Amino acid sequence: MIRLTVAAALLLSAPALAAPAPDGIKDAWVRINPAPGRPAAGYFRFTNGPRADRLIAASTPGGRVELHTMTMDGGMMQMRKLDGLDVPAGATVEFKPGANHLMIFGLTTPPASLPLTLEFASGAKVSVNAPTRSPAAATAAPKPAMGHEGH
Ligand SMILES: [Cu+2]
Repeated sequence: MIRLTVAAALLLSAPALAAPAPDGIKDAWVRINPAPGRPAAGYFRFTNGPRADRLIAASTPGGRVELHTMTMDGGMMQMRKLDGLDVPAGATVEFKPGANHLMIFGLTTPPASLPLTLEFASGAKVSVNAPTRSPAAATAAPKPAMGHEGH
């Protein structure tokens, strides 16, 4: 009974369409490819709300964004376009180097940061401003000090 009450309260307090919370996109960043004409890659993570949803698209002003994944194909890592990604209720989704990522085409002058909007099958759209990094800066980015990662 208590559990039911809590679940009902969560449903009532959740925005009708929201997948992750509107401010729920964490650690978003974009790796700029310094080679002319090559796409940038976008990374982030979020934790879904109490309803299952499906990430169906991403967008940015002035560019075109695809959802990509990496798969092993004949012993080689291959990039593949995703039509979408199912997101179970409460699941944490991470887009990161070597795994799922956003592929961002058509950026002419890489900005210092890039607004990214994730679109969900529920109709929810969640935006985040992702700082951009050059590969050198990305490589040199310090890892969190041991013992501080969980804080
Ligand atoms: Cu890709």
